[in-house]
Amino acid sequence: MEASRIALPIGTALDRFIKNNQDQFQYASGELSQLLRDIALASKVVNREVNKAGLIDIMGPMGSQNSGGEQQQKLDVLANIRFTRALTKGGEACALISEETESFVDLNNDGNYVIAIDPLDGSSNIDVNVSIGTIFSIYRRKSPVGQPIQDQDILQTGDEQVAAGYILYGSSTMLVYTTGHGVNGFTYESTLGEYVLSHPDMTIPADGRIYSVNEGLSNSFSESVKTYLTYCKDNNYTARYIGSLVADFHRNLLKGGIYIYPATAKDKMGKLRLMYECNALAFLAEQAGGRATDGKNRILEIKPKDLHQRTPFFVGSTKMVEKAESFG
Ligand code: AHM
Ligand code: MG
Repeated sequence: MEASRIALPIGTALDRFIKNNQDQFQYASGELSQLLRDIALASKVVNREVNKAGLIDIMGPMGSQNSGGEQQQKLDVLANIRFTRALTKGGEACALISEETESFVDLNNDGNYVIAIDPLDGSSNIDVNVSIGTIFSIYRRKSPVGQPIQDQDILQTGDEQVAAGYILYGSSTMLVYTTGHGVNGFTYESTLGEYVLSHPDMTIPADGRIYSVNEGLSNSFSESVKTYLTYCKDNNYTARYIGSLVADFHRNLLKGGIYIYPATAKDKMGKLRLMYECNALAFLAEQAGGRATDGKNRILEIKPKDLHQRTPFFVGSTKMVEKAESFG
């Protein structure tokens, strides 16, 4: 954050923090505040539903498939409804790209922003009380306001994000976001119903000793990834893999580490989606001083050709990601 800015103390409510930092945003200041508020509000509803998951009939498969042909869980679908509704009502968003819908959803043609979202990531952990997350990216539309949305509005590169963040539904619920001026984390205080600043100016350690990868798939990794994993073991690194991207990323952000989802025999381009999983986390990682690539290229420079495009993903402490790339 800029040196001249008065640092707000820990415990500051999200709304107040957003208002205090509005001038860092190069477009109409109230718009971004409104968008972040809409996302925060929807996340509180999702948080309530995630917390009640064992008590009411919202667990288990929906019986339908998402854009990638994967089984949708009831909570995936519910979360998608909550975020879509909040962003529709807020009025600032013109289109929504979601893991749960095949093509983008038209919202308000007068809105200036395109939102890419994975409403509830970590599907395999939804029903088993393990941390899950929401990931979002915010882009400024390119075509004139009032016109129908065009491809140039939707298929923007990660470098064009104006804000991005995630919500982690974990042992506590956190919202972490950036507008390109550092990364700040807020913890949900349920008795107040507010996100409050708990992790100001987050930075990721330049190096670390934690590696996070689904090693069960390692037979089909490239030789370079296999060699890096051998290097991790030879150096007594610690393996930590939750299988929820937000939770794995968040831990590595705090402690230092690397998360890898490489190409596999099943998923030749990796499993994760560029537009609503990797771009937001790559933006946050870089803003926190870390690195995010597909093993060679910066994630934020990859030009998307498709809403649901996948990419291999290497993200975390700069030195660890560079080391992993060096075997390639
Ligand atoms: P999802 O969008 O279906 O939830 O899949 C994304 C998740 C990530 O959260 C996680 O890091 C990864 O898939 C785990 O995949 P795997 O079970 O193959 O290790
Ligand atoms: Mg996902």
